[in-house]
Amino acid sequence: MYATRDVGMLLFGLIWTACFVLEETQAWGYKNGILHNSIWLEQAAGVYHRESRKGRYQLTYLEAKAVCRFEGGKLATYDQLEAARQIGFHVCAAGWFDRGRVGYPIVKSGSNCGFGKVGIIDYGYRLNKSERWDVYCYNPTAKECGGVLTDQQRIIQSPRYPEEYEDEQICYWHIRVRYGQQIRLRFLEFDVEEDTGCLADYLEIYDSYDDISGFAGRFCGDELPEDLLSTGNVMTLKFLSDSSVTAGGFQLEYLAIDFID
Ligand SMILES: *[C@@H]1O[C@H](CO)[C@@H](O)[C@H](O)[C@H]1NC(C)=O
Ligand SMILES: [Ca+2]
Repeated sequence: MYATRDVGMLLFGLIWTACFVLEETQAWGYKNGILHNSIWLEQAAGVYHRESRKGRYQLTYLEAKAVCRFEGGKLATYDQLEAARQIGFHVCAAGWFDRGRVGYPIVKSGSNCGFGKVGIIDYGYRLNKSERWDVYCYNPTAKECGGVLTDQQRIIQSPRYPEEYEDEQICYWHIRVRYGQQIRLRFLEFDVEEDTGCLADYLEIYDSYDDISGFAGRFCGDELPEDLLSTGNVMTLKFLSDSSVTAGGFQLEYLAIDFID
């Protein structure tokens, strides 16, 4: 038989747990009931979505294959895409996958995504391989650079820094500090191949847990970008270099600060 006090403790424990879970999920961004964190999911399942550097739906089947190979991977199979979907991989964009099939993984359908269904929205094997879509690649050992950072303070450097970075590099850094804190980025060194529009090499910063929302800037050249302050406790950095011309690279520091109201 429970004494009243024990029931009270139990209730307290349950409420505490519920609050904790709620706080954590908010930190990780449940949007429309979907855990929306592409980076984690990509790392978990080895499956990721890419579009052409020119934008959405620009890749023929051959080009799609080349994009995956470029990053050391290959086209994802239906089963790999489905395995990723089962742990929450959700992308609302049709892409090529293995053997000329096109589709996309949906965890929860939205008004303009999924036609009210969940699962792999499958456009089938395409007869016309010149059609243009995005692509789903598979590479369980990708991501040599970047990572999930949870320290209160840390230096982030381009790969091989202070040597020049290499061609064909893609890195994601996902910074997550304590709930209720903000992240301040301060650039220490910056030298990335310069071109107008930063289409060749660039560092992109997102005030968000992924590289889909919260775009805060794209940087290249050798001018030191200004400090940046996140609105929440997560931030994403993406560094990409193309297949020619490198530069000195970059070094920056992030610092977690308690939210000032
Ligand atoms: C194949 O698709 C491309 C791109 O959508 C289109 O331009 C072309 O006419 C199509 N070819 C055939 C035979 O339908
Ligand atoms: Ca370059």
